[in-house]
Amino acid sequence: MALVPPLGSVVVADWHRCKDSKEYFSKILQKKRRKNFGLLESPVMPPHVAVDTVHYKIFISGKSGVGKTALAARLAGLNIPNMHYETTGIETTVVYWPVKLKDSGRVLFFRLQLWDCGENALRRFDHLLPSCKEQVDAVLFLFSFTDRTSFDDLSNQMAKWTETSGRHVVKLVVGTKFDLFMHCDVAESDVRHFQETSGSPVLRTGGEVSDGLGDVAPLLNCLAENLWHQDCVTAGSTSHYSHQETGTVL
Ligand SMILES: Nc1nc2c(ncn2[C@@H]2O[C@H](COP(=O)(O)OP(=O)(O)O)[C@@H](O)[C@H]2O)c(=O)[nH]1
Ligand SMILES: [Mg+2]
Repeated sequence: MALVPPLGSVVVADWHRCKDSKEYFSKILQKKRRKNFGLLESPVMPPHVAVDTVHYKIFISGKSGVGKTALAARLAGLNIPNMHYETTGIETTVVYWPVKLKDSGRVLFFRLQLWDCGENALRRFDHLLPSCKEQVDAVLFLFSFTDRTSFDDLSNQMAKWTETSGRHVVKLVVGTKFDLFMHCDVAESDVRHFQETSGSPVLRTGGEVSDGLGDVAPLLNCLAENLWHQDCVTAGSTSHYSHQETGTVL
């Protein structure tokens, strides 16, 4: 299993706050809000700035009501639904995120296709899970800070995603509803213990979508970092090289 890189060792953390990132982040923003990208759309850079785009498929796992659909919306900068409706099938959302690699200073656009599928639909239709699993690069395992059973079930959930056909899958754990601390059912010490024993980073999310970037940057940077690291390990290279590069965005 590829080791998890120490946080902030591969990509520049908080790059969205740096001046030199403005040119890139402006391509994923529109009137200070996140731009929505359809399946065939991508950020357009001026011709003299060549940026490679790396593509990844991410599956969001977790029981009904844990916050899968809300997380996909949050990461894309969309409004979070107030009401809970069970997602009826597979919904995909495209998120672009510019990243600066620490060692080379190279900038990449990460294109993350998030796959969100309702638990009931997964249970009822056998063909959905295989298509979610096909060519998947990472899984976000969600638990809710307000639901102890979702936390206790994590190891069980993660065991179902052991390596398939030699392909390594990045696994990150995300605790949702961190804002509802009055109803918190999962102690900080339990989270720490889980992190130490599983070796998986645990990220936290919750609350209103504030400025659109600072809110999601830790999660997206952590995801990008782990995906890139995995590619480097797979490519057997010490320099950070990706086999998934898909050409230059002009
Ligand atoms: N306060 C708060 N509510 C959340 C959060 N994430 C999700 N919710 C709410 O929890 C409910 C279920 O979320 P949803 O994303 O639809 O769950 P799903 O079944 O896993 O897709 C919805 O009413 C959301 O508004 C969060 O981080 N904080
Ligand atoms: Mg849903």
